[in-house]
Amino acid sequence: MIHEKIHEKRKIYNMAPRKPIYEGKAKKIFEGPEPGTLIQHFKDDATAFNGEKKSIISGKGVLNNRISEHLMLRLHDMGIPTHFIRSLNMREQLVKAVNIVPLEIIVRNYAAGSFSKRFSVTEGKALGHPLIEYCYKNDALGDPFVTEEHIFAFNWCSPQEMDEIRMYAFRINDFLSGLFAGVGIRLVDFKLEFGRLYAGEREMIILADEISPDNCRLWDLKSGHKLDKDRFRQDLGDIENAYQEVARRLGVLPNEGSESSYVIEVNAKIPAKRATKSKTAVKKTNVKTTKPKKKK
Ligand code: ADP
Ligand code: AIR
Ligand code: ASP
Repeated sequence: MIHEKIHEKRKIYNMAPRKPIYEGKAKKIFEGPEPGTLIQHFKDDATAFNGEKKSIISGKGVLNNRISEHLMLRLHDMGIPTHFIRSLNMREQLVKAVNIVPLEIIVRNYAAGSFSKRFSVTEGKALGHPLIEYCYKNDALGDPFVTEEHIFAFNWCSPQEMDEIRMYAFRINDFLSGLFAGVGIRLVDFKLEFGRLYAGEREMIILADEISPDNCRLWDLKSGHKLDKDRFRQDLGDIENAYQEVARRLGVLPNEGSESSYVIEVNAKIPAKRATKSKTAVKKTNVKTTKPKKKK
């Protein structure tokens, strides 16, 4: 239904079809309207345990798009460079194309999930201080936990980039813990992805992907009620309500039925100062950007 409407609008406005670049478990990525940009399309698909468990959570994509936009904007305001450029419609946002560092950066404030299992620690136990862990982003290998030794040995990231990523991850944790506490939510743990943005000769690390209940553990501060993807992983039910509750508390809950009034503006121009010069290379397995060749 929505796809038909989009198709119709495209015909009316004579818009070219967008080039799909990659389809992941939770998002589709399309080429953006300007060089160095991509469109992130948030799907309703939910997977867990490395894709073993699958389902559709109706409206999840819309909520994650809004929640991630909101959090990326707040992080930008406090000096964290992010890939977010602007919202396009209920499910899509325009982002800067980056060369993803193939690591999941996990920050934990309380024991939960795989940490509780690995070390036999009761869920909810406060950790003495925020703890950072890294996983190698590789579905075929089940995203294994790795140490900095692995990261440098495989050259996934330089020591300098790692210092920046760690510093950003802790700052993001401080900020988001406070932001969520302000709306009665405990930030138990979360996963981040970073990427390299090439601007001419300069290369910088920026925050990419998404921050949403799909990749954070969020518990109601008073009751401990889970408001995140664990409701799906652990068959707790009431998943849509949990995601909606997070959006509502953050003040970004979309109006009911507003998805039908999709606005398509992917062909609109991006303000010049926000456009980047990096090139997008199409790859089957991941979204990559090419590193500019060094001038001799
Ligand atoms: P997965 O690939 O793990 O199934 P998703 O369904 O969320 O995950 O797909 C989104 C993909 O896009 C991820 O692989 C993520 O690393 C990648 N990505 C996120 N932000 C950017 C960006 N700004 N530039 C390039 N790739 C990105
Ligand atoms: N995460 C890790 N890989 C994918 C995701 N979404 C997130 C989880 C959780 C944190 O990373 O959503 O918030 C730690 O996950 P785990 O399973 O290692 O305990
Ligand atoms: N996102 C991963 C998957 O889809 C892991 C998880 O969230 O449980 O399998």
